[in-house]
Amino acid sequence: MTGVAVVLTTALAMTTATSATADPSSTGAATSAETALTDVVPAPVEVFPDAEAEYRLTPWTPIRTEPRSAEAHKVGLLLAESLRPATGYPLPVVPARSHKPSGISLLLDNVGDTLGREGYRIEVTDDGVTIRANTAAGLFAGTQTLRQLLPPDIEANARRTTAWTVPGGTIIDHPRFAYRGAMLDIARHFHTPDEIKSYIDELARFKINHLHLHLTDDQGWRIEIESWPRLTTVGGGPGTGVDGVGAGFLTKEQYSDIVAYAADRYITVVPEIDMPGHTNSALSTYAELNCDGIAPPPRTDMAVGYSSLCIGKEITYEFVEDVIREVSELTPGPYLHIGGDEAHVTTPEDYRLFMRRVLPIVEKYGKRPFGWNEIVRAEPATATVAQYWGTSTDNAELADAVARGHRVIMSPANKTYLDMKYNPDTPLGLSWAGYIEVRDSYEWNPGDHVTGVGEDAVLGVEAPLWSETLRSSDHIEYMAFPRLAAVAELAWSPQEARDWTAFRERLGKQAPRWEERGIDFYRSPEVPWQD
Ligand code: NGO
Repeated sequence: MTGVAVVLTTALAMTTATSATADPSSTGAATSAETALTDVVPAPVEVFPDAEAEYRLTPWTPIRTEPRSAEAHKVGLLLAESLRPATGYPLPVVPARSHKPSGISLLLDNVGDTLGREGYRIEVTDDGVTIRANTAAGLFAGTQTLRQLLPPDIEANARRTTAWTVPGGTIIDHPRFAYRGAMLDIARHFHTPDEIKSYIDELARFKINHLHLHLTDDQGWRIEIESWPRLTTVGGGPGTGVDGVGAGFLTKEQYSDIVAYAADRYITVVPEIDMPGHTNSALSTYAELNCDGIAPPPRTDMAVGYSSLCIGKEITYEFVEDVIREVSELTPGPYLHIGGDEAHVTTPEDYRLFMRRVLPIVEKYGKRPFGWNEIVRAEPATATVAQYWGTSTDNAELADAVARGHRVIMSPANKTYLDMKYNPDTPLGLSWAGYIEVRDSYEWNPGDHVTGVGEDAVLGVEAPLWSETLRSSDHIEYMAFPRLAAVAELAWSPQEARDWTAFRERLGKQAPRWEERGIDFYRSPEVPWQD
């Protein structure tokens, strides 16, 4: 490990695990709830605490879900799974017989247009916790809030005798942006399916609903393509990745399994095949993709902007179509990202020609194209989503694209890039876009950050995590947390509900939860971390 602090399960965790049969609600030995209704990250739209009420889970608490809804039942099962280890309670998931709340109820109800598809309403009384939503996605978001309302001990993976108290009151909540994303680069260093799933677990807690996987780059190709098999056996094989230590790839089966795992948590996978630049891995594997027919050597350094598919050769488009077809077939989500960044050795004319041939291929396979913001130079159809990664608050090209009708994902590198160091002493990461402390990642407004790109043009916010320097889950966690929680709040919470002073307090209360789960987060001096 590169000097990053490893967070160990606290001694407290050991001392509180006592008799396996003791019920805290009857012994009175339990500690009281340390959590307030106002502690949730991302901040909910409206919170009405009721100091008179609180609900305490017991060994007899059921999780009642909307009758005849398989989806609501599935959300109930996931909730039960997350609460059983620490409570040791059975928490059976049963159909709700009436809408009279007792225990934990997850009900599909008409809660109004304002709450939309992902909003929810949660009411906590002495009798129970009732979550109501228009859809199961809303119920899932509500269950993530409920997990944060329980004491931090709920994160333990073995039984505790804590009083499992939920503070009383009502929360009414819905997201600001439809797209709330995180990107993981598995090309520079491969990250295993288990590591990706762990990241998905953490994203879901903060109501992130898209995982963008950067699957290919100069240093490696990480997704199996049957019609071009050497892409992974060679391009993802031994010796690939930065410094030659990032080998590995996802088989189609593994990729599909990740997509399904994410979908169960209401997260849509957005696959990225970067082109025409960032393609050295493919070019060095298949000589025929090069204009001169000669394969360049594989690269394991961190340089960017030196590779390009051969724009004038027909085989380029056969290759691109095969890849897009196979990846689209595996991807139920609506988006396919085709990169388009840093094509420094492709002429502007060639870039345009290339994109104008490739964008219709994406659409042919039923996907909505995504690209890094350079893609607007090809003047694509307005359905193409531009992901802004610049560091400036002025970008005429992007503003023009918005005026033509494009939607934008905001990922300004100096605010949302989780691979940027926190400060000069951060042992991991890069610093080309500057140092990004937690406050820097929090204090900006995606709805007016770039001139000419207003709230309505913003589809959402995404925090990319590039992995040139990251080899393990510990590394991912140290760079992502706590900044990912800050970006998640930007994407979910209304601008008026956001305030750094309040956020740092709420964020500080995440510390015991992360510690309990062994998340190796950065203890920023800007945040009052709770023990
Ligand atoms: C840039 C570059 C990536 C790097 C990353 C590192 C974009 C869109 N292209 O972002 O290839 O990995 O910076 O921070």
